[in-house]
Amino acid sequence: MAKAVCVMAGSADVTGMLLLTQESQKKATTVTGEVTGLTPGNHGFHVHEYGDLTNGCVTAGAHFNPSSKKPHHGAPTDEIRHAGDLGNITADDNGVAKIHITDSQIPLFGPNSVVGRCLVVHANEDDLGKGGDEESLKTGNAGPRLACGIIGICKN
Ligand SMILES: [Cu+2]
Ligand SMILES: [Zn+2]
Repeated sequence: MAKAVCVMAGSADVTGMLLLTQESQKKATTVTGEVTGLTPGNHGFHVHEYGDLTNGCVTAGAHFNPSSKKPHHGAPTDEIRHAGDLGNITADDNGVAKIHITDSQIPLFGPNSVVGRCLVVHANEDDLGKGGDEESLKTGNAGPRLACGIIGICKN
């Protein structure tokens, strides 16, 4: 069992606390927790490639995309997607998004581990690569980065 945490913060009043668990190398990773301070509705939610917050969430780089096939942006359920594409989280009328995601492309073990990388929540809805423009296939047009945090391994 591997366990990691991600404490998200940013320039706005958006904060988050996520727990990532993976039972064994062959199992999917589960992300649970909540993000608060959002506008109600959908917000893009991704693993970005770097755990570098030197200039805030901007220096976290692009969507985590370790595949040599260089796939474009997509939905978590798509075969062609970045590994970091976790889709949208949905905030309620109080701005709280409760998160429960299970995904097989964000392991906590091995060469494609997301430990040390960042979770990022965006201002806008992720169009999941279906927006019909070039940016949609890169970022899902999810807009500015509201908050981010480095995924750090925990004591089991
Ligand atoms: Cu993102
Ligand atoms: Zn992507």
